[in-house]
Amino acid sequence: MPELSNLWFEENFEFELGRTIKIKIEKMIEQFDSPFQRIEVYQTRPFGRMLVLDGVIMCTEWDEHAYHEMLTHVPMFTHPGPEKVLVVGGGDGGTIREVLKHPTVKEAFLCEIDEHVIRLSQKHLPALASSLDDPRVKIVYEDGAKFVKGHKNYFDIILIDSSDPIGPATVLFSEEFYSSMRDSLREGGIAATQSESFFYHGDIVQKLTGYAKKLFPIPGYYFTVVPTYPSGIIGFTFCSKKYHPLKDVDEKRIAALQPMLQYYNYAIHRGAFALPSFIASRIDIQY
Ligand code: SPD
Repeated sequence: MPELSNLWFEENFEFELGRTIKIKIEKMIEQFDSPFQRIEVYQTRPFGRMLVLDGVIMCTEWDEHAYHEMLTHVPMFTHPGPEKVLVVGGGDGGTIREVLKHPTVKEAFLCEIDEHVIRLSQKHLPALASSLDDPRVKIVYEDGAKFVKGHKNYFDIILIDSSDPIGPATVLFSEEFYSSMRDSLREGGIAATQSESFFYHGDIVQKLTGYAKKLFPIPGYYFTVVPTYPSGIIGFTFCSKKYHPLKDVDEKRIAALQPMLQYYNYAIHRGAFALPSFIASRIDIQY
């Protein structure tokens, strides 16, 4: 349960490991216990509105772009023409907002297990959730693992915008799920998955990139800087059937969308795959 005394929010994720983040808040806007989790929206002093699931920060209005843009645009600009996209999790709408910036997109599925995350985001986080009304968006309230299993050879891009590997998202961190993603991607398809911080969770990074190496011809791992996440960074496992993140990225398409982007650019795309030696040696992927 987050600590509200003196109007500070203290994240409970990793508290027992002796590390946490504390953010000054002005008020709690809404708290709701869904069948899956406790959902909270706060007005913070420094970072605008903040969405919290089971005591863990999902996003703040101030730095969410650094996460959502990188999860989305690295695979989307590597693929030559993504038309069918699936976002698993991501009920706040930030990832779908980024997906819809690509004019090639015809269908964008949002598969979120908890309808109340979407409801509260639409109510309190319009900067993230307003794109959910776009006619290309199809919202499904279902378990992501089941949905992916039921859509073989269908998507060009799959984006796993999950919470941490505890609670409802645990299944999304399994080898079986990575195998289902491979089967759900069309020829040339690419998946990118929320894969934690290499500073705090090298074991998870090693495990997930291990699945990518085993199951996909072109695996990878890249990261972004998000100050309100534990250790200030978060990474993504890159799983590609055909296209290479550094050789096939389309600089011209990026230039056309650049005015709509705050964090992502061509140089960041390339640089995001450059990893510190301590984690590069553990995951052992050459580009
Ligand atoms: N440790 C927090 C990781 C949260 C990643 N997902 C955030 C969801 C934002 N759309």
